[in-house]
This record gives sequence, structure tokens and C-alpha cells, in this order.
Amino acid sequence: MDDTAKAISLPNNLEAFWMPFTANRQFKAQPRLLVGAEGMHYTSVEGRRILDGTAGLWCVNAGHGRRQIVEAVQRQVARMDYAPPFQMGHPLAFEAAAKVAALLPGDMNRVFFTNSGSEAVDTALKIALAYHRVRGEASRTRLIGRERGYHGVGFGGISVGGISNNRKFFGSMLPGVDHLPHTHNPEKNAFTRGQPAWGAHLADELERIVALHDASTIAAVIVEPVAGSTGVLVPPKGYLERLRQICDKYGILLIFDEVITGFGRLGKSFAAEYFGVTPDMITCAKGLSNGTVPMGGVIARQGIYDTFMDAAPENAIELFHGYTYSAHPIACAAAAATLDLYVEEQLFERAAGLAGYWEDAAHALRGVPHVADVRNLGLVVGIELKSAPGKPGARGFDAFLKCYEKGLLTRVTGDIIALSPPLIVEKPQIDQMFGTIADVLKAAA
Ligand code: PXG
Repeated sequence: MDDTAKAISLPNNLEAFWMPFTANRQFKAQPRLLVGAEGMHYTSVEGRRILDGTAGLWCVNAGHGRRQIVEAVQRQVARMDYAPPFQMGHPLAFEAAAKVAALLPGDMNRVFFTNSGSEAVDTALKIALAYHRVRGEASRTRLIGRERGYHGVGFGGISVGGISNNRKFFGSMLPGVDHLPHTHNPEKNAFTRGQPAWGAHLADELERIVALHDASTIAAVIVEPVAGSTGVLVPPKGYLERLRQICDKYGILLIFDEVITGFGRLGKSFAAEYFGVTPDMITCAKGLSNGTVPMGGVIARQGIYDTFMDAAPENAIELFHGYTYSAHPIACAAAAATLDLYVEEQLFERAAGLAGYWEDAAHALRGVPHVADVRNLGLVVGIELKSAPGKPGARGFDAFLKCYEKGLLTRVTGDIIALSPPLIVEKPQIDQMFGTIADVLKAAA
């Protein structure tokens, strides 16, 4: 029996696996199992080809099964499976970090590796707190997030995050956290192509928070440059610039959570470059290793790193933080090969070149039944549906199921469909994605 056949025959009992962010009972009654992936497509357990509209879960930016990455991982696992990351090192960790730093401008050149976006976020928040402490401003303990923000599922991430369901079950979380308002306003901005003109003033809410708590108590602000999970919220023109200005004015660190926007999603290496706004730290994951091996990271300005180096006694550990699998050799092999592939195939430029076609195809959905808004940037789109009366989320989930039946993988959050394909997507595949969604919505009307 070959591996695929085995994979197909094995899961005859679905009970043991407690599935993440999944309606377990519903799924197990009617499972959707994937068993293969190549290029732009998955293969389902029934042998159907499924067009990947979501790069897995916003991560497979170079497409599936890329030989260079597969072989790099195979070579590394055979050569050295694991190496301890504390007080020891291995060459690929330094190589992977240098390749990440090379994608960023100026002094954003120090990289701390984690195993996920959630760990990257908690790491960045801890670095922010410790940074102020080691430079003698230990009173800066407050963290500011934003409504509708998603920063993973660690206690730090859900505390600064702004999604009620991810918070309300889990007690009081981190103390001393405040939230900016989200920037979503369909009355003002529905069907905007790219960045909306309305809403930059919402960044001024940071001034109000500073006035309330005093700048001397605030360590950092964390935002997604484009909010992904809560339905593709594109920042209003001038908004991120203003956040940067206010953070500078009060000595507050600005963290961009680029777990989704990093590695070409907007047609530049990072959103920081796309928007021309440089934060103090960037969190990343997903596209870092093309989703092949779990990996995340925090990219910090050199000044932050130097502050830790200068403050600690000679030969002392400067930052008491790290994971058993920080800079895991297999993950570093995947990352190094992935980052090479992005550069060699100019995939970020490719995404930028397709963004206009993508935008036109997306906005052709205007007027299709139930479509209340379309918003886009780079190779991302959010398609917001009018909720069915009394049944929020039902229409979105139904569209997700129908698209899957028709051979297209989408991602839904409530009644918002999000697409974020691998950057190798071809124009006919873009047509297929939006055509399938239009067909599904028309059939359901
Ligand atoms: N920050 C951001 C901005 C993310 O999008 C994380 C942190 C956490 O990463 P990990 O690797 O710990 O999952 C994410 C993850 C969705 C969806 O529906 C998106 C994510 C996770 C789950 C669902 O769009 N992104």
C-alpha cells in the first residue's frame, strides 16, 4: 500500500483528534479530508482536485510541494535532526535569520525564532516589556491592541487581541491592556479598492488612551497592518503613519503583527515596506517557511537588541526567553529554501503584478446576491455577505461548503469570505475563484 492509500484508509475513527477552531461534531459527521497537495491544488480523500484559494491558511505563499523546499528539509532531517538552541547553535539558524533580515530595510535586522505566530506575538510583547525595564523605564507595562485584532491564542495574544469569542472563555487574561477601536466602517468604505480614504483619525484614539493612562505606563502598541482573520480590514490611508507618529511622540514601541501580511502577501516583502511605515518589531510566521514546518519569528530593530546587550553584565544571558524548538534545524532548512525561492522566482513582484487583475476580478462580485462589501489589497480579498436574518455566519459557512464541493478552498469568518492564494496563482485560476463564488452565491439566492 502506498502512503496516500494508507492515509486514506486510516482515519476510520475520527474521535480522538480534538480539532482546533473547528465545529468538531459537525466536521466528524461530514469530514473534509485532504491527502495531497501540489502547486495550486489540494487533493481530497475522494481524489478530487481542490483549488487552494487560501494558501492553506495564509501560509503556502510559494505554492505546494515545492521541490527546493522538500529537498532542503529531507537533506537536513537526514544530516541533523535536532540541535539544542540554548548556549548552542547551528549554521542554518544564522543563515535563516540573515535571509529574513535581508528582506527588511535599515536597522530591522535582529531575528528571534519561535514556532508559531502565537509564540511570536507573546515573544514580541515580552521583549517590549523587558526592553523598557532594562533601559530603566520599568513603569511601562501597559500593552495596547485593537478591537477585531487577531494575535494568536497565547494569553498575551488573546489579551491584546480583539475577538470576543477568543477572550470571553479564558478568564481575566493579562492585566493592563487597552484597545484601539477597529477601523471597519462599511457605511463609509464599502467597495473601496485598496486603502479607504476615511478613517485615519481613528489612530488619534491612541492619544486618548495615552491621556488616560499616561505615556509613562505604556510599553507597546500592536496591530495587524491589514487585519486578516476578522475579515480583511484594510487600514485607512494615513492611519498607520499616524500611529507611528504618536508612538514616536510618547516613546511607545510599535509592533506590526505581519503573520499574514509578511512574505509577499501585499506584493512587497512586508506590509511595513508596502505602507512605508517602519515599526520597532515585526512578528511573522506562516510564509516564513511556506507552511512546510512550523516556524515563527520576531524581527526587532537593532537598537532594541543592542539595548539588551548593553544592559546585561558580561557573559550573562541577556533575554530570559526561548523555546526548545527555537530555530529548529528542519524549520530553518525550510525557511532558508523558502526565502531563496521567493527571491529567485520574484514571487513578491509577481504578487504585485497580479494585484490589479485580482482587484478587478474581486470587485466584479459587486451586485452578486448577498454581497455587501468587497475589500482588497495585494493578493487578499474579503467578501462580506449580508447575514441571513437571525442566522449570522450561516450564509458564510454555506458558501464555504458549496465552494468546497465545487473544488475551491476558501476561508470564512462569520459571513465574510477571505481569499489569499499562493503567489504563484495564474489569471485563469483567479477567474475560477471568483467565478465559483459568484455561482455559489447566485445559486443560493
Ligand atoms: N497573528 C496573526 C495576524 C495571525 O493571522 C497569528 C498571529 C497566530 O499564528 P499561529 O501560527 O499561532 O496560528 C495569526 C494566525 C483565519 C485564521 O481564519 C488566521 C490565523 C489563524 C487561524 C485562523 O484567517 N492566523
